[in-house]
Amino acid sequence: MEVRNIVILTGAGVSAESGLATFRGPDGLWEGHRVEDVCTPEAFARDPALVHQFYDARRARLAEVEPNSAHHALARLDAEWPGELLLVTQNVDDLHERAGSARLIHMHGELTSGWCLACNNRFPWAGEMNASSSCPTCTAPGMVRPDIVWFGEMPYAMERIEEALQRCDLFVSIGTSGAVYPAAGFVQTARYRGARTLEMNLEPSQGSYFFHESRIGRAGILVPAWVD
Ligand code: BV8
Repeated sequence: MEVRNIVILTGAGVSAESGLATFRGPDGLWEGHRVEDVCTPEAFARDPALVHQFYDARRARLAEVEPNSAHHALARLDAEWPGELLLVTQNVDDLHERAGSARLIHMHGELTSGWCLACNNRFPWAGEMNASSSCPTCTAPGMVRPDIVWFGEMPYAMERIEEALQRCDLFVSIGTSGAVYPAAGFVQTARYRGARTLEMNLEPSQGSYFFHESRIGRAGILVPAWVD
């Protein structure tokens, strides 16, 4: 089958070799907290300082890391691929765009973005965020939250993602455990549509069964080998 339209899904495993922790690693905990307990609107309502601390630490870490060879290979593909290509990332780091990927969607939000609950605007955010942070648009203090999709919240750009999945000939999943929906269901949508499906991951994921092909190994090795 000729491949014209590609959808690529990435997860925390793509950023692991840049030094960013994955979610469900050996302990799957962050400072003793289960990620699922910190990434929810309820957690934010209950203890905003804890949730701000979780994201402040990760936002600060961004300044210390660089894109790796997997990010750069995907950016090369984005620049050179003549057909449709959409990179959907579950990651909230900015390593794909820093490597040069342009046809990119952050379905779970971004560490470098803030969201004002008073005026509903979103805006670039660097540095710490806390209960006294003011919105740069409406100047309301204490109404800014991380622009992150938490459990129970609707991921961004789902219509655009579904359209791309319906049109794709090739679906590639890289560095994700397949633990979180709706992202974990994308492979089934693509396969049902007749697309070829390829997974690259350090270990079999929860969705490996649905892929025509699974390549086991490090993204930093497998992705450039696939792209180039
Ligand atoms: C929604 C915030 C509906 C951002 C995150 C039961 C069944 C089905 C669904 C559900 C269910 N119960 C609840 C749900 C829904 C829920 C869900 O899926 N829960 C799971 C736990 C069952 N999903 C949601 O709530 C989603 N929203 O469904 O909304 C709705 C409808 C209408 C109206 C309103 C709402 C929202 C999901 C988003 C949650 N936010 N995080 C952040 O803080 O970062 S999820 C979190 O997990 C991250 O975003 C992360 O991206 C995501 C997935 O994790 P991975 O990226 O896969 O990372 P992980 O550590 O798990 O795995 C890394 C992999 O890499 C590993 O396999 C490892 O082997 C590999 N690896 C490591 N190193 C390397 C490597 N691979 C290659 N090379 C390496 N070097």
